[in-house]
Amino acid sequence: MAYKKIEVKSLSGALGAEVSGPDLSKKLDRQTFNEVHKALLEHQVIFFRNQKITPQQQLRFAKYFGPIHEHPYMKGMDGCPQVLRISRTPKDPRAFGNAWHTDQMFVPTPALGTILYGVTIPDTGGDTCFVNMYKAYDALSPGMKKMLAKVKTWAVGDKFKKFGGEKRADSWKGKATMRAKIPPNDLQTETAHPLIRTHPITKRKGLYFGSHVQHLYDMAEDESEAILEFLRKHVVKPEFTCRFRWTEGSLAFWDNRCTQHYAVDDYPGQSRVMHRVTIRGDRPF
Ligand SMILES: O=C(O)CCC(=O)C(=O)O
Ligand SMILES: [Fe+2]
Repeated sequence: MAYKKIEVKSLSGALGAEVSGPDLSKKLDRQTFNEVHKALLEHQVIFFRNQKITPQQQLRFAKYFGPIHEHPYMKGMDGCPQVLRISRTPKDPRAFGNAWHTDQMFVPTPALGTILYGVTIPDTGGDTCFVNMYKAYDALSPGMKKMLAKVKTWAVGDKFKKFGGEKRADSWKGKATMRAKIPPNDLQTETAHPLIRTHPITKRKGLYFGSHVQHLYDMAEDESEAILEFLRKHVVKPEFTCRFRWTEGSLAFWDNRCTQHYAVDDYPGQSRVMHRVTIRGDRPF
């Protein structure tokens, strides 16, 4: 299917494309939806510029791709709980998403994709970087692919080793902007997933891990850390990445099943506000 309703321009040789044509404040017709979906599958992350949308319009756009996945730990906007306001002012010590990760991989059915809309963008800085996890997988040797084929990761949603086991609810306590919540007791927030994931639609294999992964399942800590450290370095080779420079009204839509992303924390003294919606995914295999 060639593109008729949209224009698609690659952002790098690795992944990412800018899509122009659709006005996301309006309903999409079937053909436009199909083309946007195809662009997402082909480029793993797509970007729109100069969109003027309300949180409700962002939700409507997201729902074309599936039901909404609410963040288990972060509180949504008042009056629009399925939209998360990601905000950082000069007073906030921590930028949300400032580690290589794929969204909410700590639950049994992690988010399929994330739609992030730029509301307030710093004059300089605050870019988002992405990795193509198919490419990172393809570049491994046949021996390494074989060795990792059956390995599972153990991902957790809170009390990360990296932050000394601190609870999210505590680290966001007292912040003016973003607020954490405590998930219901019956919600599973620690999960094993395959390290090599097959995309349910493209059927391509990719590496599947991010900062939520604390160790490799059923391995000794030093074994697990040695492999993870190799993989963390391997996947972020510039050849597998792209970097998006935000402008107000830009919107990014990434496929969490085959990418990682990283919010760059390089805008001291400035503020950045985004609106974010995640789409429910299926169980990785
Ligand atoms: O703010 C960003 O650039 C990305 C934040 C993030 O990790 C997310 O929205 O999932
Ligand atoms: Fe994220």
